[in-house]
Amino acid sequence: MRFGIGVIGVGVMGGTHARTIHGQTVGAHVAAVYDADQKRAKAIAAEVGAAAVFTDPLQLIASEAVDAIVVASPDETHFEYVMTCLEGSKPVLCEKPLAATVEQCRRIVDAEARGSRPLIQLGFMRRFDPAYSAMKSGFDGGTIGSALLLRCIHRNARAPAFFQSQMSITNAMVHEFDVCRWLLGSEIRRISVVSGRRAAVSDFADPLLATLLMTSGQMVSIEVFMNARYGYDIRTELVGEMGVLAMTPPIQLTRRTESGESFGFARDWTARFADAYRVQMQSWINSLADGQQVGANAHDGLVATIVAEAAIKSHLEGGWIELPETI
Ligand code: ISE
Repeated sequence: MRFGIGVIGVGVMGGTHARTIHGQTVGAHVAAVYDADQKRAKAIAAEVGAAAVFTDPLQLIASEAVDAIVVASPDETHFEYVMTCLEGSKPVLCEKPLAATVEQCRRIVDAEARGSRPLIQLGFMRRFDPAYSAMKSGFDGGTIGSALLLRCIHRNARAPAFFQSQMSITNAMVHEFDVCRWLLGSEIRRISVVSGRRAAVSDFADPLLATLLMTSGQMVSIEVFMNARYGYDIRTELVGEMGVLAMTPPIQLTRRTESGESFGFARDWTARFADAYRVQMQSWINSLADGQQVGANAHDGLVATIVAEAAIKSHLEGGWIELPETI
């Protein structure tokens, strides 16, 4: 069966997802798209061969041609669209965040639990990235013994124009909140976030530094720097009792010139995580067929939003914020 996918929101992420479904996966096609910008919706629909362009996202969800939905619209719209998918019993791959507030995330988790099966996958694509997957299997396989410390660097060349201070946490750092729980198989116990001198090009606190303590005792450090200028640079180092697993930028081509040897950085996350998006999409499509939920689920989305709220509180008020033992 070839699943008909409806894509809501075809900006940077939704456009990437639509192209990935169309050109890099099997078992599905883009059946319909919606975007507040109808011109953009029509252009993507033509590019990926989608038969329908909707002017109302709720009608897209209800459409018989649509078996499952990708939600990639602005953060504050996720709640309504995901709830509508649940009401119609349609599987949904939702970009992070699951919803804009903890309360909305809880309502989604509860609504999903009332149904007969899980329907939500959250777009924490790093879980599908080959380098992160290799780090996880290396660690789970015992290569470095018990974990002591996880160090994360998350740099963007330029923050999007709409970025504000809290988005460094809600939009960027949330990836690391999910990565540390998934990699270490442990929950976050407490978090502290600080900022110091602001980068000259930033009009919000940038960079940010977070320190986390996991329930299993490991420390995690996270730097998020949204205006690092030189490129998109994601690094993660897992320090264990018997060694280190380090993820450095993937080098495809090095240049050798009079000034030495160098390599380029990805311009943004769509380039760096292209493989992750492809594997994530194929895994989700496969899960539509076999009903086996993969990747981050609604509960992971709720946890990420709770941790983000605690991180913002710590940044504003200072000091450690304790996370609830059960969420
Ligand atoms: C963006 O929204 C993403 O989700 C990227 O993965 C992340 O690296 C970037 O910092 C965010 O702005």
